Amino acid sequence: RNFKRQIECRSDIDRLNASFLAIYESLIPAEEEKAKQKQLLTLLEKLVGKEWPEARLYLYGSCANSFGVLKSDIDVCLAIEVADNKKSEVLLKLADILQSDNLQNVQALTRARVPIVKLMDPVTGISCDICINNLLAVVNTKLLRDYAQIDVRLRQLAFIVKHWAKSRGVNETYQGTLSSYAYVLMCIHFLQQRRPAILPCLQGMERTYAVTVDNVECAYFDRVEKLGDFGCHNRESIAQLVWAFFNYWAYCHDYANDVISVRTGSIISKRSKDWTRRIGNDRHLICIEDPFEIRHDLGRVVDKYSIKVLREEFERAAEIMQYDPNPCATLLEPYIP
Ligand code: 3AT
Ligand code: MG
Repeated sequence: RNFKRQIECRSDIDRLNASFLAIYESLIPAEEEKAKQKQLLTLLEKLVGKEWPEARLYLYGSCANSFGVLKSDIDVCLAIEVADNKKSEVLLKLADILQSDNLQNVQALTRARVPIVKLMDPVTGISCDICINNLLAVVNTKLLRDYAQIDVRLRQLAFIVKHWAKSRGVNETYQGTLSSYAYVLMCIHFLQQRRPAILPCLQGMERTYAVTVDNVECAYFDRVEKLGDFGCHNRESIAQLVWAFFNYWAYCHDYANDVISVRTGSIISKRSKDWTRRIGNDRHLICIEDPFEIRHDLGRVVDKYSIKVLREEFERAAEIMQYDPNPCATLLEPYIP
């Protein structure tokens, strides 16, 4: 399979690149939206500070990892010293405080897998989820943001892949498909593996940033501005990378044996992680190692039905990139059941 053979002439590739770039640009959140998010965070800091002066709020997820598209909600982590069995009390108290300040749709979901308070701010129109002490998410948010600064093609590819996943209905962890976080890790891994590499492996370099969170040591090279133009020896364009990304997941990934690992910048074996059989609900049908919680497979939500859905979508995308005369539009066509 060769992308260049299918796309006959230079002007076709240029046109396809321009289409992908236009989609990417159209998804970038406006500065105004960022300002509103800040405004809401400031309000929350004020309210939380009155009750718990020692507590801190951190943004995490797509509002802070640079992979947020426009109209995203914000994810906030409340860092507070509290015993695990008292978290529900804090969430309920927090919900009370927020409600009395006219925030809307305030709900404490204390029994969820990750307990949160949800709310909507009528002034900015932004919705927000607040969790407690999920500091690993704050650290993995920083890792993603740091990777995004190295080469703009990561952000371009991840925006297209996330947009594709949402359109095709394969970004629903409760239905056994993958989280946005998992898709971004797939993009980072993919760009680490290109030859020449477009991204380095930050966790394999000198440790300029190190924190220990929940007994997990998180350390990597975070002075990314020092890397200069790391990916410049690779001149692949976004259209080529989108084609190669789907081609990889459709036809080249060894689902039976391989784990993708951003931490090592390589593929590692399922055997080395003891991920070869089903344990409880973890089936390991597609394996994506979390960069910090390395026992955690982000593909664990995938079951024997949804793996089929996912792989068929990868194949559909790869076929479209190979043969469709107008791949951009067809690729992102919404899935209608
Ligand atoms: P959306 O734009 O909201 O789709 P997102 O980047 O906010 O994308 P998620 O909503 O999937 O991504 O997750 C929010 C953050 O929570 C992202 C990451 O910092 C953290 N996170 C999500 N899933 C996991 C996980 N399984 N393990 C560790 N951290 C996770
Ligand atoms: Mg989110």
